[in-house]
Amino acid sequence: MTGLNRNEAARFLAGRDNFTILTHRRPDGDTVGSAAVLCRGLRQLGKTAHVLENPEVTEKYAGLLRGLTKKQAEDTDTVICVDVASANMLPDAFRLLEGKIDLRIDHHGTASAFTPLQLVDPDAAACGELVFDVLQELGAALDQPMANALYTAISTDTGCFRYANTTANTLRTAAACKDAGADTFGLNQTLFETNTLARLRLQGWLVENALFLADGKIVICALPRSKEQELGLTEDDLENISGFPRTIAGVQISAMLRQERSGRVKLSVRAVPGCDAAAICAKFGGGGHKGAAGASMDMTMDEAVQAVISAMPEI
Ligand SMILES: [Mn+2]
Repeated sequence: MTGLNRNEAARFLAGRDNFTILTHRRPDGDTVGSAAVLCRGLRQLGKTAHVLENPEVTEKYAGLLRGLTKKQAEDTDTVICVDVASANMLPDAFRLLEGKIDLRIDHHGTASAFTPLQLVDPDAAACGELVFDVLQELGAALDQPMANALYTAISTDTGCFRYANTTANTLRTAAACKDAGADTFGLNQTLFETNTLARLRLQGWLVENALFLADGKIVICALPRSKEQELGLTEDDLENISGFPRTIAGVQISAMLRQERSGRVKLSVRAVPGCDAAAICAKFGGGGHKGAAGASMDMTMDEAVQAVISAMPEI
């Protein structure tokens, strides 16, 4: 594996054509937005580029990819994945492309390399920032659809620029989006100022059923699949729900446990600066960032809760 800087990644893209861009499973605003911006930027430079259709993309982000997707990766010379921390973050349908990905553009520091080339900067708050830097190196200019996609990528990964990962570069990138005509107000309304009733009811249930430890500095929320079904929650309703318990006053570390269809328990940990979410998740084979990390646990919900309690640091 060779690590590239932004300039080297740009030169690599300039020398290639017929691109297929891959997003990750449970696609979020960063992976979809990054893919859309990269695809549009490459097309602007006269290249052929598509985003491979990811069946898990929800209604919330599907519009960003309109006119950009294709169903098959045939006739592809160059495969790029964006915001994909590891090969097992690829949707099942993409797994057969695993050995064929040429370049990974990503900002997950704990990830292990799985492509021959990678541009990875864990200091970037969102993968979208890296894509924007590379496109600037290539001389591509943001148009309005690109600006909306890029703003979606960077705003969603920073909780609308509130999380500790937000840097001056994130804000400069946001300013570039605004200069290029991004509908920041409309996007903020949709992404951050709108809740479904199902989501608000879930938040109420989580507060009532949360387990508080260390004088309220740690909170653990175990959400059974039956409760998700009872409340009629969609994936869009559940997006970033793991960040919610962290917003309770005094909480420094929050853990959210959800039951996956496979029976495994998905752990999501959020932590304030000074605490390390990735270190907790690493105990279960997971990873991520200091502020936000995840793991997949092969145990029952009760066992998982006990294991997470034991994995919490003294604070
Ligand atoms: Mn991301």
